[in-house]
Amino acid sequence: MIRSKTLLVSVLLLWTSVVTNAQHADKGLKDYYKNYFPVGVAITPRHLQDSATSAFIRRHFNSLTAENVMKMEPIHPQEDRYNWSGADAIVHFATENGLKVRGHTLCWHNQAPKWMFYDSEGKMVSKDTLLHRLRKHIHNVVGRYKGRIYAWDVVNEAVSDNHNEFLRNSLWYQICGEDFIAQAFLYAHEADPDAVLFYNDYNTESPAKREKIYRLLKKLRDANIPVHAIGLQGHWSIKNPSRELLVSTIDQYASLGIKIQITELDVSVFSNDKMPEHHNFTPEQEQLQEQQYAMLFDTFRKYRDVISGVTFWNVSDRSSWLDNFPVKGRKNYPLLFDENLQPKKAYRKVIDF
Ligand code: HAH
Repeated sequence: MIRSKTLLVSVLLLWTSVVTNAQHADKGLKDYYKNYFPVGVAITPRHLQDSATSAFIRRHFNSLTAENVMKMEPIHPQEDRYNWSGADAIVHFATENGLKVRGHTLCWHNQAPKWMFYDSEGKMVSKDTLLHRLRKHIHNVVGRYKGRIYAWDVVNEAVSDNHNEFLRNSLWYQICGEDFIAQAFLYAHEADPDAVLFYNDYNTESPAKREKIYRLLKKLRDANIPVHAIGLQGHWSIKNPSRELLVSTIDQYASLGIKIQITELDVSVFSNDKMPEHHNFTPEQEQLQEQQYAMLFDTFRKYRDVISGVTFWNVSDRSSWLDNFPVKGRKNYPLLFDENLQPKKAYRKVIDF
């Protein structure tokens, strides 16, 4: 009798531990953050064709951004031609699997097609023509995914990094002056009044650039332009930003009464633009990266009232845009998963709270 009771208890204990382990094994990043904010990732349509990668994405993330295929040049290569296939595949996968989608991006100086700015004789178009083309582009792209893409990076990187310059001297700016920014938001709002509209930029913590971005957003909001949120790209490093700088940045943007998302998070293991002697991920980099990620997510959690999403820029260290930028051919290790999609030490820190 006693023996069979003991046996029953051990079987039960074993069963519970098997079940708990199984649950633990299925648990992904997004589950640890379910009471905080959605956790997203930038992907290419090719990720979805590989079943192991797509299962991995579904396990860890509940929001998707297209790394490239929704940008103006890839999606609208000629005036009368759109290339919807990649964007459609991502939106379809997200809809089927209940993931959110952030649209990236409607108006940017990079990866914009040449035809947008020139006429058939190669002359720069007028402000009227350019704004008309921008409106058409935004209406077509935002309209197609209305109700399926909940947020758009409407304008990307319009503020200058130069100390003596407010807005970037892009073709948008050269042709339209600063009006293209407000117009882009108005067009996006017309196309989908329910979409959350973002201004998105990098180096958003650098004190000088931060003042300019703040000034731009304040001016737009005072003029009732529908800018609902700011995207801090979050292309950071093991040394930057400090907790103090991050906290004061979030406080300043939040004081505008807008939501904040970290839209393109990665933590470079380099703090300079030199080619290293060895291309491996060193124990020192691993330790600093673990500390930096722990600090970042601790801060994000404290600000869950204003932070409405955190998105990683790429899936794993297997491939990151930082493998070639800003130093061509320099391998980086900026994400939470290694080249075999295994969680790194930094991952354990991020889920340990
Ligand atoms: C981002 N620019 C873009 O928003 C994204 O679309 C692209 O795929 C990768 C990065 C970041 C950036 C930077 O950090 C420094 C200089 C230029 C651009």
